[in-house]
Amino acid sequence: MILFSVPHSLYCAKTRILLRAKGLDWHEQPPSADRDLFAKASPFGNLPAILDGDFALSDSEAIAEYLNEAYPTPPMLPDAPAARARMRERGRFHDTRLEPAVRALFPLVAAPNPNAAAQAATAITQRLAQLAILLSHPLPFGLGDCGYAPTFLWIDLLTKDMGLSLDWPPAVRDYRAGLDSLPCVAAELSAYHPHATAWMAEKQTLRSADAQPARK
Ligand SMILES: N[C@@H](CCC(=O)N[C@@H](CS)C(=O)NCC(=O)O)C(=O)O
Repeated sequence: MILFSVPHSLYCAKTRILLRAKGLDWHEQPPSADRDLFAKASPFGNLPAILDGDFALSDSEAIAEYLNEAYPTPPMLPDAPAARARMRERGRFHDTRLEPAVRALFPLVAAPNPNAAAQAATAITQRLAQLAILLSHPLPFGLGDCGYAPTFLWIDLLTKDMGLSLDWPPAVRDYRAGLDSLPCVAAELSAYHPHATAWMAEKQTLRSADAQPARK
């Protein structure tokens, strides 16, 4: 299986956590390695995308559902319809609520803006409080959990860089500790962390370059 990815992408990290949890083998390549093949796998340019034999698919959530059906062991959705729906609700909350709130901080690494950063911190704190409510529905580790650990890592890196403080509800702290103790998550985080910090360092360099007075 080919996973089209770029090193710093958190949605690619999300997909690798699932690949690791499933015990699948994959080969990774950037879109630039074969533009035509990537265009076939991801016609609208989204990462991650996969090529499994001759089946091409993009979007981390579509990929997760596909992998769970094509490679059913271990199952990453519970059996009961209500619990399956809850798991999907948890995953959608990550992709459509928490991660977009965190994403608002990415451009601010290269171009600091304390007001925008404070607003984003308020939005993230709100999302973490909402996540604590969702977590009151206990579920085994599954599809809906795979995005959270990389996003939590980014929250740490970004808030530290910008001197922001967030309110982490105890239920979210416990959830995070539980995720980080899973082998599939721990392995991914140790592989991914250097890429995330390299991305931060690169953007910080741009910031210092911008801050230099223009040369005559
Ligand atoms: N909902 C998408 C979001 C993925 C996403 O935002 N990917 C970024 C890289 S982390 C990307 O592909 N950006 C370029 C683009 O969308 O053209 C998914 O789950 O796959």
